[in-house]
Amino acid sequence: MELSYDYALDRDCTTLSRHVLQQLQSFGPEAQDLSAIMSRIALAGKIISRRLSRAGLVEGALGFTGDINVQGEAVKKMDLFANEVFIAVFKQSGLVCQMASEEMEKPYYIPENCPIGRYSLLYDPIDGSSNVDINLNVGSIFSIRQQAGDDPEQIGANLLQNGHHQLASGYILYGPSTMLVYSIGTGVHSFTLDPSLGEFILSSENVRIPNHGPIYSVNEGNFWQWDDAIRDFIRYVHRHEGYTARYSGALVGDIHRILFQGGVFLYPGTLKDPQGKLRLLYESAPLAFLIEQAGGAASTGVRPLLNEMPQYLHQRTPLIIGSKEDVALVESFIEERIKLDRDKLQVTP
Ligand code: AHM
Ligand code: MG
Repeated sequence: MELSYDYALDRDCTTLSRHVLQQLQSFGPEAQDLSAIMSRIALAGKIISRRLSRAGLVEGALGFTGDINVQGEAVKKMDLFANEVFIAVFKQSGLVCQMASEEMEKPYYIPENCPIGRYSLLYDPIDGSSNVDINLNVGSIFSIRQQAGDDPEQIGANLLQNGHHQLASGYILYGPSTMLVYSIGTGVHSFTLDPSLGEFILSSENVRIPNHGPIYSVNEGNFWQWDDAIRDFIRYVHRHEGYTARYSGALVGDIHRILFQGGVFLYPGTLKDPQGKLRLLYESAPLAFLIEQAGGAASTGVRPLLNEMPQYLHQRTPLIIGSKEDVALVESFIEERIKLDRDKLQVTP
């Protein structure tokens, strides 16, 4: 006899670790490792989510530490806490040999894990942390790469590879509910934290980003600091029907909206910061991998983002990411300006 609650039970049992094994169609060592890494990331997400949900009630959760990080930005208490949560869940895990994050100048090397831990984890523990103090959404971003050797001299240097070397990536969105969205190279899947079970449960499988969408997401306060090409694009969306602006100040939330509804997110270079604000290895590349897996595109404006070779760990890069047609539209404005500039140079005697 078929029971009517079979479907609900099956869904409740589709946890993240089980899903990874299903996706890889294997119980081999690599599949087991990746499944275990994802379940540790989920644990980090649950601990961070728990603290965020009570941040206004507990001591030492809100505000700044008074320190300045390697990027020259003021460190928030929550940034530091979340960074340590990731380290705590991966220490003595035997899974990850080194961890690199926005909050640490150098990668965190875990020698005791290295003989067996064949992976590196790159992450932004709390992205969009200016939203923490006002109780708006923030996120964590992660990327898993194969560890290349365990020579301590090479630690850090071996992370400098393009985004195609990622084995998996994703983000955790701390919003009205906590969601974890990941890709392991087999499409994009989203999970919602069920607080009553304390587990991330599958909520959408094989998410596909629309080819075109209405959203454009950019900090227009930087308008006069952009190149002409980006200003051309913004003027275009202002003058055409069917576009609407959404910008939360936290990349993960903005990307999540675009993943489900379509559109484009931009953080281009500015006069002050020609490479923009977002970091290649643990912000832009993981999201580019994920969005491409969902059928979208990611670009620096002139090249596919995933082809970009980092020269150093905390390198920044301009980012244009989202629906294929919308990313191509922005790129076409950039190409047009490059052509105009080239023509001008040729005319000038
Ligand atoms: P953070 O990692 O220091 O929080 O900075 C990254 C965040 C992104 O989440 C967001 O898209 C961007 O900074 C917002 O920057 P701005 O305030 O310049 O628009
Ligand atoms: Mg960040």
